[in-house]
Amino acid sequence: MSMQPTRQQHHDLYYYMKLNRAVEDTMVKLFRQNKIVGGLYSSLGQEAISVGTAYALERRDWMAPMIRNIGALLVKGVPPRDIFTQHMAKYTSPTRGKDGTSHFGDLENLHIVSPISMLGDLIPVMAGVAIGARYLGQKIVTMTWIGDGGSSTGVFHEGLNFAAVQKAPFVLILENNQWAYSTPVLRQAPIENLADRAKAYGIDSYVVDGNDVVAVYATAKEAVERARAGKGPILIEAKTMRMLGHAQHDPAEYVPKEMRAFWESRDPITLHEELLFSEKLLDAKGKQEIEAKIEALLEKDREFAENSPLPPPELAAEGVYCEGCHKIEPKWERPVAEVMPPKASTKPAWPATGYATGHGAARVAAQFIPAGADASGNGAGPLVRATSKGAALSRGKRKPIKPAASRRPGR
Ligand SMILES: Cc1ncc(C[n+]2csc(CCOP(=O)(O)OP(=O)(O)O)c2C)c(N)n1
Ligand SMILES: [Mg+2]
Repeated sequence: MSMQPTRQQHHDLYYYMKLNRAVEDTMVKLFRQNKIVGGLYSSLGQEAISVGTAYALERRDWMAPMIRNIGALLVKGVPPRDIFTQHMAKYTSPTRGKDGTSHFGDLENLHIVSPISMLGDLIPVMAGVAIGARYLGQKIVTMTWIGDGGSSTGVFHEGLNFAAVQKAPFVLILENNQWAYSTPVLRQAPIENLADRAKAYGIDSYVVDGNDVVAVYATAKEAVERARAGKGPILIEAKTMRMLGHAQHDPAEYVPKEMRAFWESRDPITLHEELLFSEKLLDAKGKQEIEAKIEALLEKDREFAENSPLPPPELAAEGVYCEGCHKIEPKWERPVAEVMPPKASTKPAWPATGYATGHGAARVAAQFIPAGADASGNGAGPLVRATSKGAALSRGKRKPIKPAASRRPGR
């Protein structure tokens, strides 16, 4: 299967990146007018990652965005008006004005899990959504995003290990934007590629240019299809740059000017636009049409948000505790009998296999097998426990072992 986008897909990728940037530009203006209630974060320069990765998902798939993934929300089908009303804490927002940033989701239709502010916590959650859906017979993939800083949290590692051992159909996008607040990435982890963290969990990973939307999309598409085929989770590190401060309050004076200039020359929207023009997939007229469409949509949605009321005061006391507010029913996509006794495949205990060879046991076993013993360990005495396979594997590599008090003499 070719992962290269069609003409329509190229246009979509371009449209959503431009929409992502325009939505955030509009919110910066609203913020300066004091109309945004909470903090305002920016994904300037990172649009290709949110857009290219979410575009690789199908409608049935699930995702959980973080604060810099407004592009992913747009691709999944969230209208800009929801993003505006949410940030302005309006009564018309998805959370009815109870939140001033991006803590909202849509479990029912768009399959979006709300962001969790504690960095990394979405990883085990989305691994859980993936294995839950697999149990129900759904052929879905789940995706979430994490930063370079977030990849140092304990739950990143716990979650990825859990996903790996469960072979969850889960794709994790690591947005390496070089900074976590004012901490540069080399102070975060002493490794060149954060994707290498996948090795510790025995899963595959990719490193991709996060400012090249086509590369991001092609990589994500391949990862999503591999995860869907049951090959387990995949980590994608997308290298990019956070072009503004951590949030609106941060002028980011700690970022070297040359560094910013380097990445400015690699703006993801400009790069894709150049490609579209040079490949004759877009011309000046087409570009103008896209820009006009975005402008009209955002004007309408911004006006809707600005004209929406704030929530009534009584709302503060409502919906604090769930009193039957949501009814989530499992959506079985296979016969329930398949997972119930007597058909259930789950055994009461996991059989321990490969204990003599797995996890390097062969090497350990080799040290305990005296040279006089045969391949099956016969003649080695009661201390030796090696299967014939284990012993055979270790043959030839065996070294004479010095007698030690706690060990049987080798010779
Ligand atoms: C577990 C946890 N620790 C600390 C924070 C506070 N915090 C919020 S964002 C952030 C920096 C994150 O950097 P990075 O993961 O690189 O993401 P970026 O902001 O660059 O997108 C920190 C420390 C948090 N939200 N959760
Ligand atoms: Mg970062």
